[in-house]
Amino acid sequence: MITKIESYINDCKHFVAAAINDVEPFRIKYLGKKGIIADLFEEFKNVPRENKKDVGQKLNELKDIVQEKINEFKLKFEDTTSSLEAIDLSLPGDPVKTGTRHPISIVRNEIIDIFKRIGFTVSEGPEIEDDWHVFSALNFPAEHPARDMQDTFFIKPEDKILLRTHTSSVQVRVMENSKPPIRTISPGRVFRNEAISARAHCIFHQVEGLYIDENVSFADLKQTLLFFAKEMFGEKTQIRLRPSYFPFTEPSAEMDVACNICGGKGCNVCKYTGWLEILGCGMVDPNVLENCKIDSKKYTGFAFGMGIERITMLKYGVNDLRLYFENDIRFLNQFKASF
Ligand code: 2NM
Repeated sequence: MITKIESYINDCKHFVAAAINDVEPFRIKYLGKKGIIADLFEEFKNVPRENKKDVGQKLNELKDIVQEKINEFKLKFEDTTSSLEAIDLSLPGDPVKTGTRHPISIVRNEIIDIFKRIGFTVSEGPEIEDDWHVFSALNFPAEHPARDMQDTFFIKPEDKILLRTHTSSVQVRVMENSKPPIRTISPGRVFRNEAISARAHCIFHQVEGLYIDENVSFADLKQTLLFFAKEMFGEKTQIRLRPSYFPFTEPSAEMDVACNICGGKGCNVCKYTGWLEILGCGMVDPNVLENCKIDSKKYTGFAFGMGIERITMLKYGVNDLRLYFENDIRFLNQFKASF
C-alpha cells in the first residue's frame, strides 16, 4: 500500500494546473467523497496493526501535498480571475479627447489657402536673423528706431544677430536666391521688444506677400488685396487704401476693410470710423530690388504684410491678445478648424 500511496504522491507533485478550471477536478479526484484519499482510508482499516503507523504517515503526507497543490494554484489564478471579473466589458469606453487647432493656425492656413489659389508659393526662413536681411537690405536707414535695442531683441549685439521683427527678411532671401517672376507669401513668428498687454505682445505672427514681375502695378496690388479681403471676410467686403510710409515700399499704403460688426455705421470696435485696418502694403522700393540683385529698371513689384493675431481678432471678435498664448481649452475649443 505504501508503494501505491508514494506513486500518488509522485503524481501530485507533478500536477500543474493550466487554469483555475483545472483545480476543482483535481480536488475532487483526491479529496472528493469517492476520491482517492477516501478509498485509501477505507483500505487503511484493513492494514495490519504493526504497519498502521507508517501507512498512516504516508497517507497524511499525500493529503498535505494535495492540499498544498490546491492552495498553490488557487492563489496563482486568484489575482487574474478577480481582476477579470472586476472589468465590466459592457461599459462604454472613456471618450478620447482630440485636440483642436489653434485659432492662429486656422487663420494662417486660411490666408495661405487664399493666396495659393492665385498662384502664390509659401516661403519660410530663419527666426534668428542678421541686420542685413531684417533692416539693411530693406532700406532701413542707419539711424532708424526699429534698429534700437528698445524695439528689437538682439542675440549678439556686437554681430548684429537678432530675432526677426518681420518676415520681410524671408522675402529678401527669396529675392536674393531666385529670379522673377516671384509670387510668394511668408507666414511666420516675429519678435518685438514690447511690454505685453491686451493689445501688444512680444511674439506674434505675420504673413507677408511679395509679387515681382515685369509691369506689376499698384492696380495689381489693389485687386489682389481686394480679392483677399472678399475671400477672408465675405463677398460684400469693401476696402479702402490710405497713404502711409514704410522704408521698403514707395508708395506705401494701409488697407482697411469696412467694419463687419457695425456694417460701416460706426461702433466701438472700429472706433466710430466704420473701417478696420488690416494690413500695410506698397510698391517695393527700387533700392530693395537692387539690394537683392534684381534689376529695378526691368522689374517692379508689390508687397504687403499683415498680423495674423489682428485678422483673427477681427474675424472672431477676440478682444485680448494674451488669450492666444494661455492655451485655455475653454478659449481654444470655440474655434472649429476647416483648415
Ligand atoms: C508690410 C507693409 C509693406 C513688405 C515688403 C517686403 C519686401 F521684402 F518685399 F520688401 N515684404 N513685405 C511689406 C510692405 C510689409 O508690412 C506691414
